[in-house]
Amino acid sequence: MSQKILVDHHDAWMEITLNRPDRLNAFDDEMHVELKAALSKAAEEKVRCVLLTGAGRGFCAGQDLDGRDPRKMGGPPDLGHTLQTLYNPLIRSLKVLEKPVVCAVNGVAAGAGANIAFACDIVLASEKAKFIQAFAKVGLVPDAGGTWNLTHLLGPLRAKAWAMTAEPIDAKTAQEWGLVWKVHDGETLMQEARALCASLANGATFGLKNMKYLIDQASENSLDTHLDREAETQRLCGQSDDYREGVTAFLEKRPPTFTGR
Ligand code: T3D
Repeated sequence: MSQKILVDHHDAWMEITLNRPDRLNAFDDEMHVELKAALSKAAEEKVRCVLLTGAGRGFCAGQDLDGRDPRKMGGPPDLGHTLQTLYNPLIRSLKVLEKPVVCAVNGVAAGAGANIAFACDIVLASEKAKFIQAFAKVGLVPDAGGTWNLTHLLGPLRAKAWAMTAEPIDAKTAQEWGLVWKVHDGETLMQEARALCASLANGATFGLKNMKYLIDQASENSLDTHLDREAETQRLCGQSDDYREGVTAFLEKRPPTFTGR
């Protein structure tokens, strides 16, 4: 049986590759099931960073439209069910993973494929990558968190114009818009992404997971509420082994060895 998701274990971090290159890694149900299993493994404590990327020339072309051929279906599909059972749990699982998720967008990211990338914590892109909110071309709305994420990341005017026109944007534009952290040469993208993951996996994981949580919650809270959340979280960080090690290492003028606890 072909594996639609590849998993590689590195020291303290995990690389997950969407693996349907002949379909530009478009999602079918089996790929969802395999990715869910991979992300359960990624939740284990020994994994301290996750890298998500795609095989071949694309990152992900969203939903596999071969499985949505109206000429072969008895009636309209229930896409709400697909979202509730497959895409929404995927986006939620990326958000609740208590470690950084890095996405290396190696090529085109379209439809849900683009919005899965934007649900990750750090997005790197190849200079060959392009991003497309392809939904308007097939009469749908941006999903996989798209209408929420784009509004928060871009503001409503740009989010609407991009979604309604379905115009492709290149990696540099995505970076200028704040959707991508860094753009790398296509040849060096994976090397850079792996180096970043190795570095994050050796980082203060307890602090990083709390950073992820606080920043993701920020837009939901008032400043007043959020100041309290920061104080509560910093209290916990101050009690962590990583804080003790970080400060001790600084004072002893040596590199820290974080355990993630
Ligand atoms: O349905 C639900 O469950 C609801 C959820 C929806 C979420 C969504 O993601 S809806 C949006 C679905 N995605 C799209 O509409 C994108 C469709 N693809 C494209 O527009 C283009 O393929 C790209 C712009 C992404 C890339 O264009 P290009 O010219 O670089 O490549 P290509 O030649 O179009 O594609 C290469 C092959 O991949 C080709 O197959 P072939 O001709 O070589 O046998 C193409 O058919 C296949 N492919 C690309 N995208 C999909 C796909 N096959 C099935 N589904 C796809 N989404």
